[in-house]
Amino acid sequence: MTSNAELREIAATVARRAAAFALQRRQDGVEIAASKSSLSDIVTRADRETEQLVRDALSAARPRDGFLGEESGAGGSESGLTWVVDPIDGTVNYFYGIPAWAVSIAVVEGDPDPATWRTLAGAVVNPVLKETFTASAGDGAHLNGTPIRVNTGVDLELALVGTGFGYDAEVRRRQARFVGELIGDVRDIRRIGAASLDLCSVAAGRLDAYFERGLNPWDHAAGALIAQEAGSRVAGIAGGPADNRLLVAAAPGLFDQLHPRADAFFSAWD
Ligand code: LIP
Repeated sequence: MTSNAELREIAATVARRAAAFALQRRQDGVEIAASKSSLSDIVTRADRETEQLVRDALSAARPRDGFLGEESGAGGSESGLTWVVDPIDGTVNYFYGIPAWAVSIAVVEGDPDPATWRTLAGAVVNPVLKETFTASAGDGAHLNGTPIRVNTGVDLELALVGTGFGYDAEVRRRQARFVGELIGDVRDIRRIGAASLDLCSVAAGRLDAYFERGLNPWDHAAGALIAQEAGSRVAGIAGGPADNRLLVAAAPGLFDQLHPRADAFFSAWD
C-alpha cells in the first residue's frame, strides 16, 4: 500500500518535470491549438503536450490508477485512485507570459467527483517562480519543503481576497456584481488567474481568502488539499464540497464571515 507521502512525492516529481517542459515550450513560442468554450478560452499546443507527458509518467509509475485531465478527459481506475491534472492552470497567463501559471496534479480516492472524492496528495508547481507547493492528507502543506500556514485572526474588512472569472462574458458580468458588492467591505481584491495558485496563496498567507464560481475539478483538486492542510476551510454551496457552483477558502474565522455572503449570492444562480 503506497502512503500518502509517497503519492505526494510522485505528484511533485511529475509536476516539476512537466512544468519544466511547459516553460521550455513557452520559451520556444506559444501556439494556440484551439479555442474551447469561447474565443477567450484558448488551449495551447503546450497544454496538450504537457498533459500527455504527465499522463505517460503517471501511467508508468501507477499503471492501475485512473486519470482525469483538462485536455484529454477521463481514464478508468482499477486501483480506486485517480490522478486529477491541470497541465497548465492559468492558460491565459501562460499565453501572455504573465508568471502566474502552474502544473497542478492531485490524486484522489473514490470516484473522480469533487462531491465525493477524498484527496490523498497534491502538488502545484510554478516553474517561473521556482515554487513547488505540496501536501498529503494529514501531513501538512509545504512550499519548497518548508511548512506553510494560512493567516489567522483576519476579519473581513482587512482581508485580501482572491477571486476569478469565467470565460463566458455573461457569467463574468454576474461574478463581477458580487465583487462590486464585496470590494468596499474588504482590504482589496486580487485576480491572479490560476485557481491552483490562488489556493496555494491562501495556504501560504499571501491571500487571506479566495472564492470563485465555475471551477473545473482539475483547477482546485490539488490546491484545495494544500490549503486545507495549511489550516484553511474549503467548501462550496451550503458548506458542502467545493464544486463548479462555488469554492470558498479561508481560515475558519474569516471563512464564517465570507462564506455566507458568497453562498447567498451564488446559490441564487442555481
Ligand atoms: C483558470 C482558473 C482560474 C479562472 C480562469 C481559468 P485555466 O483555469 O484556474 O481560476 O479564473 O478563468 O478557468 O482555464 O487556465 O486552466
